[in-house]
Amino acid sequence: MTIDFAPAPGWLAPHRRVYAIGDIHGCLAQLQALHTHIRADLAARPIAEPVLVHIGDYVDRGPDSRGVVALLAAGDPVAGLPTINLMGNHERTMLDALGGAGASMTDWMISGGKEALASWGGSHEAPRESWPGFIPPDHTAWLAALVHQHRIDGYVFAHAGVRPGVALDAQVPQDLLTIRNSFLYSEADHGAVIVHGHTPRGAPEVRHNRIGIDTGAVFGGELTCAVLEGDRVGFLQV
Ligand SMILES: [Mn+2]
Repeated sequence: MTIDFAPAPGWLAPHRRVYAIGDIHGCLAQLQALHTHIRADLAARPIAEPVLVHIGDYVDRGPDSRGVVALLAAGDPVAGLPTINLMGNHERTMLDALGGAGASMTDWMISGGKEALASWGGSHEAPRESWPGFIPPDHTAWLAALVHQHRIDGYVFAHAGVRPGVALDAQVPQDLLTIRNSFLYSEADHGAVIVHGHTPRGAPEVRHNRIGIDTGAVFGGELTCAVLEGDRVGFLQV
């Protein structure tokens, strides 16, 4: 798969390349296909310090949340490629629901949690206190350990975006996981170019202060991987 590169709003050191994958939502087959394209790109164009970033929202709505979590929690999904896994708002809601928060249980069920629970062999019709028992402890632990943001050179990776006017090291999880319009329509310089998902669009968005990579795979769109290197950006999509 040929990557068409264009000028990027941010920068990476010359020996680095970042592959950043958007919202997956249980679309395991598309994720595996993207990993295969990344493997091929690395073989064709080796680089000293490649990094793989998953932008969050692994679970809910799609057919195989369990398969996606199992693949990523096992580590090293692309052999030898260091991987950063961010938390999405759907992981936060799932964890809160499994922790017994009643409002979150309802939120989870109406935001695709029924399909997620079913992928682990559970049912939303089973007593709510039984739900945590369907999820293997190593999956729950992996979800709970996900990070909210990660910086590499001129880029910050965060699931939804950042709150304009707030320093990057002072951002709160609620904004990093859920912010939409006040971030998406901001012209502010955030101190880094923000690479984010969360708000699906028909195509990747490259703006002067952000790169949006949620192309709605679970809604019939493509799963997108931004390829960042030097001062340019390209995309792999399946
Ligand atoms: Mn999201």
